[in-house]
Amino acid sequence: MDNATLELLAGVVDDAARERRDIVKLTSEHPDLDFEHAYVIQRKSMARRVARGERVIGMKMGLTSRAKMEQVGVHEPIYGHLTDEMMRGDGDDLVFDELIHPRIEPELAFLIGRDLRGPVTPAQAMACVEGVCAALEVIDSRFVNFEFTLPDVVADNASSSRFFLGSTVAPPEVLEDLGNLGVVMSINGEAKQIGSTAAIYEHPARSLATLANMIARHDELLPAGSVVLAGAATAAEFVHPGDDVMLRVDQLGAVRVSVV
Ligand code: OOG
Ligand code: MG
Repeated sequence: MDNATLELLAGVVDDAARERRDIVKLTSEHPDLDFEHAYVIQRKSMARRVARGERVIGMKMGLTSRAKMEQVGVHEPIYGHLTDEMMRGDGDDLVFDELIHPRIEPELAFLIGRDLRGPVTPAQAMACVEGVCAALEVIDSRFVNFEFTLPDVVADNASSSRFFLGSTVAPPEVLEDLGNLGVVMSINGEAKQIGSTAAIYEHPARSLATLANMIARHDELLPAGSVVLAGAATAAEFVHPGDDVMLRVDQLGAVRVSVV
């Protein structure tokens, strides 16, 4: 696939996101689009955002839990980039009309305190983490009905659209067992998804180390000050205007989102 085509496809996913339009998956017309091309498209689409004034402030892992893999039919972990425009705080609004068909999912966020450069083990990766908090991620695939293959979702920046960070930030060493914290995500007071951080790639630290190792191949690192989402612990839920979503994570308190 030549550079002009990769550039064009970066424009296609970026325009769809900006114009809140769903589009058919890229591999329908470009069956030769592979995993490596897809990350090139993702980086090119991020460059377009940066050129418009957005700032990359972190990264996310996706498809690190069995529940998520089954839900979308893609069985391999992927990563995406997070920008300042995507970030919100506890209790903030999610403006439904800004998005196509948003889904929400329970996450854990790592706040990176020291430059994290792979190759690393999970323990080495955790040594670079200064804080952990609960997070709700809103994903909004640009593809019709969330129907995509692995290269499509990678090119589409892993469906990233918004994320909400909890206000309780704990240094990882004070947590009793980061690898098995209970997770309950409720919508309008009803528990919709119940799980454990154990579902995140068996341990969220493994997800973080895997991310550092994947990007090390591109000679990239997670700089101090960046945010990392470890991947959803459960399947995602569609949201609708008027919904109040709350995530509670053991030892990390709650994070809330109002859909308006
Ligand atoms: C892809 C994004 C997956 C996660 O946490 O597993 C993801 C999607 O489900 O559209 O963010
Ligand atoms: Mg996610």
